[in-house]
Amino acid sequence: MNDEFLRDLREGLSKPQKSIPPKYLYDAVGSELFEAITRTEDYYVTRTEAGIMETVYGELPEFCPPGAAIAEFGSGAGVKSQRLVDALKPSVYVMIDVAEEFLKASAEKMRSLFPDTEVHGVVGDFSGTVALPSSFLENECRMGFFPGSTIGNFEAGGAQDFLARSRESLGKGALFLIGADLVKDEDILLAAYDDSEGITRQFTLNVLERMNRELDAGVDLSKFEAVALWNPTEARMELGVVALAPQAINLGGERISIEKGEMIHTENSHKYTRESMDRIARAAGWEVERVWTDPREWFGVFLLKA
Ligand code: AVJ
Repeated sequence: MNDEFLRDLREGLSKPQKSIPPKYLYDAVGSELFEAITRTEDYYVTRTEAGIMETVYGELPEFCPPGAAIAEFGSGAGVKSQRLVDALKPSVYVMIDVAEEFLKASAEKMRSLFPDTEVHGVVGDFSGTVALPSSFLENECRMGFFPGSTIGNFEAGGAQDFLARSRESLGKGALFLIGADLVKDEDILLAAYDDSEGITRQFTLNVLERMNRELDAGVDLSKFEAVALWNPTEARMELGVVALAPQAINLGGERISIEKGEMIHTENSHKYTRESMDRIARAAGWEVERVWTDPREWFGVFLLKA
């Protein structure tokens, strides 16, 4: 893990626009901080989606009856998984996540809560194809589940590629239930990604602390500031850290210098419209079957069909 972290940092921090892959934000500390973000007043994303999902769970059996096979991408702590399995009663539930320890614990928890469901934990990220168990693939009704607007985290074009790969792995006739944050007023977005309690800033800066904890990188945290910017052309929030003074970072003996004012990009958070989701879904071999949203239309839950 450390080797991979070191390799990805060396690669990301030697590019003209320095960047760190977003998956490194989620170590144990980062995952806790993200949970804390979801409880802030300003970060509307999680609670808006949860509200819509209550309606979705009521209507989804029409498309995905009991006994189906469901695969969740990025299952995390598994809170959403519990609600989904409780509502849809699938016979097979596959949880895919990068954090192995976290995943094992969540899968164990799911098994004890739902003894009639066959629960699998698969370690993997979304940059490649994920091999799904045969009991999933053999089920007549297969559905992917990708909540939380994690789809917004990809690089430009990455979401469409991901949808095309998952169209392959889930198979012909499959369904895909995706939660995606929608384009809205800039002020609301800026507040959500720089909350007044300062938790998001801690979350972003944690990746630098992690470099010190795991790689002894010697980053001076007092010389960095977390930032969140709206990029209207790409319809995304861009998060990262900016150096307040020139810096040198030590990556396993390799020195990386950072100029004053230089930004290290840590995350994209793309925002969608019905049209933009429709466009990438089609281009990836899916049709949008249904869309659910909240009264303010801040968040969309999209049901795709292959
Ligand atoms: C977990 C990727 C959906 O983009 O809203 C929240 C991550 N980062 N605040 C998002 C995040 C800072 C979040 N996702």
